[in-house]
Amino acid sequence: MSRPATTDIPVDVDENRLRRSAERVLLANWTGRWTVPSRELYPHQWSWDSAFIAIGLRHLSPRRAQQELESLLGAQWPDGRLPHIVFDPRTDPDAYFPGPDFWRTTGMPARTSGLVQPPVHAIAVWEVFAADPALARRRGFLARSYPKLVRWHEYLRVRRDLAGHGLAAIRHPWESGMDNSPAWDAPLLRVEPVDAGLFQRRDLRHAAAADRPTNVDYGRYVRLAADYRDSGYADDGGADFAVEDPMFNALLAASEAALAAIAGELGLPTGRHWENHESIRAALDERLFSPTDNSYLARDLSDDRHIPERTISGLVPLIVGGHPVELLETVGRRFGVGRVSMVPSYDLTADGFDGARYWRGPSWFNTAWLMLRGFRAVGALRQATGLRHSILLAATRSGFREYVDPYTTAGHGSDNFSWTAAAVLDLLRGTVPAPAASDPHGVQEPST
Ligand code: 2M8
Repeated sequence: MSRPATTDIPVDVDENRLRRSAERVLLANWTGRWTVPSRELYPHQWSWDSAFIAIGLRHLSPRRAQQELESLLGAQWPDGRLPHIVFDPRTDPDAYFPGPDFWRTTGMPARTSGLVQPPVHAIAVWEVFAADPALARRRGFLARSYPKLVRWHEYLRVRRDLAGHGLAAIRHPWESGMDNSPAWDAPLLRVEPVDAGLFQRRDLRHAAAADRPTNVDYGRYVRLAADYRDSGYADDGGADFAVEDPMFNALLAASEAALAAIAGELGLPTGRHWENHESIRAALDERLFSPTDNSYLARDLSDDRHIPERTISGLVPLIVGGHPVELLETVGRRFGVGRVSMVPSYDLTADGFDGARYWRGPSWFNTAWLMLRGFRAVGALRQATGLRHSILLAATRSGFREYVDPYTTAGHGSDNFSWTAAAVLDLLRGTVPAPAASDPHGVQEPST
């Protein structure tokens, strides 16, 4: 690696100032019932954004954090799915593409998309409860959320277990949260793109074309979404795109543990959630860990083979304790942790690495926050402390941008981005473990 290591430059973070700025971002993006990811690029409610946002917002307003999650849970479909976008009826339907008309989901409790996003919600509900248990009890927050979360997880564990091996499959790159990841390139080649002349992208009005997915990629996203819609959002037929993703399933396993905590608090049996937690963890190891790559890899269900791309998704299973020695080795060798800003979304040494384009290399704040949790979960406290500083620094330097270039920390995408502010607030207000004298999982980093 010949580029300069930005994290070596000593820059102080003024934590009080940063906290006030993060609070301002969350206040400005609050719509009265939930928080938009960003005012211009994403003017509706996004599913996993809301979960991350609530975890930050609980430090500012536990009541709003509860409302944020309740709004999303209120849009649950009868089959249990939590939609990836809940459209704001007060917003111009053409402000985002594909907008409410595209999905044809009339008859649902709200106008929504028909896809899902990674299941961070039970974790968020539990952590929001913990911020003010008395308020949550008065409002019946857990009692109302729990049955919805159970049905959401059931939808994923049963209806989305397309291969029958105990993991949830995603049907569209948007469902991974890492839309333009290089891991989806090969499966997407099977999809005939819709001609770019037949739809009107809105994202390019607010973001640089060089940062966003190409028109051909968008054509494929539109084709997949339209086919799924035209099937009536059926999960039993064949699918052009069906992939088991490590981050999605690690979050489902971690969320089952959170459901156990919620059930315990409500005085309900917890056993089935622990069983689900364990069985998803076992399936993750069995189906997605690759010892030759020292990483978890996504599995393409069209040929039941691993997709040979190391992305940050393959590292997130650290949050459920997955293969710490191997993953920490990969984190240092392939992702430059401690030498670049936060954690890149894609292997720095891969040919296709691109530090600016959506999920093809840049460092994102929500996944960095997950990695920080992963480091703590496996006792890698030196990495956790370094990453905390790196996240705060990147937010300060970039002005709460959506994501940054790992080498330069240059900000890209939207500014005043909600989950960026939420992650910062959580780190500033959360308990930070002291660095250990010796890190049991410490790895020798290569000297390149
Ligand atoms: C991005 O995804 C949307 C589609 O859902 C888009 O590109 O238009 C992703 O970064 C996704 O993870 C995120 O939830 C969403 C809103 O922040 O934006």
